[in-house]
Amino acid sequence: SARLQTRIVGRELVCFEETDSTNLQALRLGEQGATEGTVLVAESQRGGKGRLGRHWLSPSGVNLYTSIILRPRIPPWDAPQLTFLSAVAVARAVQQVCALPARVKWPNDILINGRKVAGLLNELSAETDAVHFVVLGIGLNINMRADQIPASLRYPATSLAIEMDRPLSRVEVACAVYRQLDDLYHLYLNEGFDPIRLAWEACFDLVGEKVRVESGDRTLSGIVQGIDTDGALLVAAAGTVERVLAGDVVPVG
Ligand code: BT5
Repeated sequence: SARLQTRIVGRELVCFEETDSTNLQALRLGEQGATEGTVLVAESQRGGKGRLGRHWLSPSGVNLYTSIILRPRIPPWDAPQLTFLSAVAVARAVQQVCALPARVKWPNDILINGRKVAGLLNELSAETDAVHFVVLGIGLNINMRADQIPASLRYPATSLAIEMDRPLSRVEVACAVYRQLDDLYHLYLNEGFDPIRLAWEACFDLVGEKVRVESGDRTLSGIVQGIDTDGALLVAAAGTVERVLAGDVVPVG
């Protein structure tokens, strides 16, 4: 962390040539008492995890697969706030290093020109009213080539190298992500979720826009207001503000 010039993120660094999943390893280390700010990073993952049991493509030596252990003193219901914190960190790092227009997609993707460049998976160890630790999982496609991306993905995907038309230094990109995380985490500890929420909404294209939300058997149309303190998407529809906890958000018109 001295060379990184961070205060918390990167206090300890654990590197793997290959592992099952950096999130799984972080959960294990967290239970064993690993210090706040411990960063795990792998060249490749055999079982990279997405949400809801989905798989994260993790080819060797091209991308960033990393997990960060944080120990904020927050109740478990505030933990989703940290997903928005990592989204802003990744978006800012990409803007900073590549000057690319990185945008966020609710709840947890980072897009460039409408294609997914990063996914976030936060996991939690907590009791009813206190968080023990949070694992921030980040998968960021850096030098993955187009022929390494299968056509079968849920959404179109890209990498920084594809967008820039040249390979990038993975160390430089990773350090930018850790520095942004460190800055935003301090802001969060000092000032709470509000500045994080505002920063996230500034990277979100749909505030004030008309959308359709499809969640399971329910479809809702309305105007996006922003996000709530628990990460719910706020959508104004038929005179009330609906809180959406999960679903696909599609712009209308
Ligand atoms: C996510 O899930 O986007 C969260 C991904 C988190 C990965 C990191 S890597 C480090 C850490 N350790 C882990 O084990 N995980 C975290 P979700 O929203 O469910 O998106 C998963 C879907 O995205 C898959 O079903 C694919 O369709 C697609 N996908 C898989 N790999 C991808 C990739 N490398 N780039 C873009 N899209 C991908």
